[in-house]
Amino acid sequence: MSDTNVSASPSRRRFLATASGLVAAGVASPVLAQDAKIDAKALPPNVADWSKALGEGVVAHPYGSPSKFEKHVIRRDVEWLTASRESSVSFTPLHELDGIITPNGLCFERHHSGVAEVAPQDYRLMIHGLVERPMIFTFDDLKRFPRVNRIYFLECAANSGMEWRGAQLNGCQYTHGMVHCVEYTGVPLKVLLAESGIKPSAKWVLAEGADAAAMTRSIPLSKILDDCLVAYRMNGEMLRPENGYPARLVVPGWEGNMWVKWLRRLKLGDEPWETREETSKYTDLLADGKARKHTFVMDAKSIITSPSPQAPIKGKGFTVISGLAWSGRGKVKRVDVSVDGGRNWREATIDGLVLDKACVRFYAQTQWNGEPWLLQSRVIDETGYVQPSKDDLRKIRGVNSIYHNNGIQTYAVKPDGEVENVEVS
Ligand SMILES: Nc1nc2c(c(=O)[nH]1)N[C@H]1C(S)=C(S)[C@@H](COP(=O)(O)O)O[C@H]1N2
Ligand SMILES: [Mo]
Repeated sequence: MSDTNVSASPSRRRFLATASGLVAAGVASPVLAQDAKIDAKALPPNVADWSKALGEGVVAHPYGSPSKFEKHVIRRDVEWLTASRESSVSFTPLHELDGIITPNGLCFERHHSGVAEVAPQDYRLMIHGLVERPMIFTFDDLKRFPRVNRIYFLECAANSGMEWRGAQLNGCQYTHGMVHCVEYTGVPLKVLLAESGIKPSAKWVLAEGADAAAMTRSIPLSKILDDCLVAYRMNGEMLRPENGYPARLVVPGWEGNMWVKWLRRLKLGDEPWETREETSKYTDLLADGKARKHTFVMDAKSIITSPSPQAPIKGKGFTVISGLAWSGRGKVKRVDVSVDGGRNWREATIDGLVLDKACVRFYAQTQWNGEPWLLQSRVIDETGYVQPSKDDLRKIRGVNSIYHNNGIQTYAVKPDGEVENVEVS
């Protein structure tokens, strides 16, 4: 992969052809939005209209929103995946984001019975079952407990679930957009359970949501005491209604389905409850007819977000390959990228925070000169686990599963820079 390495020192690199050269040649600079109509009067050496008049004053928008030029950066859904609006999913526009934090308004949502509207003054969290003292907490009670701030990814177990039998959806928003990474503020469950006390026979915790789905999952008590939170803030502000306002369960590294929203009840027991969401759903049917169950951990996974089908390459020359990687087993150790369908790999640079059970952002700086690429990324986590190819995964799991598809994604990059979701074997 020597042709993809940029060897010049940063100070001597020229990443793009100079803008003046391009203008002189009558070509739009690649740094300008190519889809929008360019207003020549606004370009240097002219002084643009926005420099000649006062702008909007403060508090024109008491709660701010993105620039009107960013209207395309939105959650999207897929019509044929949408049974009803209430039992549905929207996808994070991963191809439009950078860094590791997902902005609140762009976090994918998954609801089984729509968004419950819970007033904070009427919110209650009940802790009962095998406890010394059954308790009911108000929302104000929750906010008085010691709290922590933690950044975690949440991935729906069904993320990439449409790709088990082959390439189907085109765009990482749709194939991988059931993931977000957020800073949560909340109370460790071990703090709340110290209030109620735990009977020695307790081994499992049933978590139930206050929405009409009354979503329930059994979670091992050891996990609950290890790192689970009752969170009420995301990225500093209160949870959004669609993400469980006023309080949700945070189950770091484990299936999104277990992160019960609008959390109303935690019951301690001595065995799992075998609810719908852990028997007929969220189990993985294997080729021999048996099903894997209690597949809680989300295995390590990575995805190139740019270039990608919704973010094609716009000019030859210097190109940054960028993506996200995460592991439900701990920290990401390394990410590799390949431009030849996995024959040769090169280590990507991880930039920014590397945290337990959180996304990392990786980059690989390359040159692209119109040659066809088969672009891939693979992650290795701190346990030594290597993200498998889709074929390797299918050898073990068959193709009947919906959940836990963490196989390596391949993109074909065409000579015109367009990118397509494909498979290699
Ligand atoms: N009460 C309740 N909790 C829920 C759900 C739900 O429908 N009801 N959906 C679950 C599923 S399947 C996922 S993937 C995550 C999605 O969280 P998000 O909507 O904040 O992205 O919430 C989980 N918690
Ligand atoms: Mo999910």
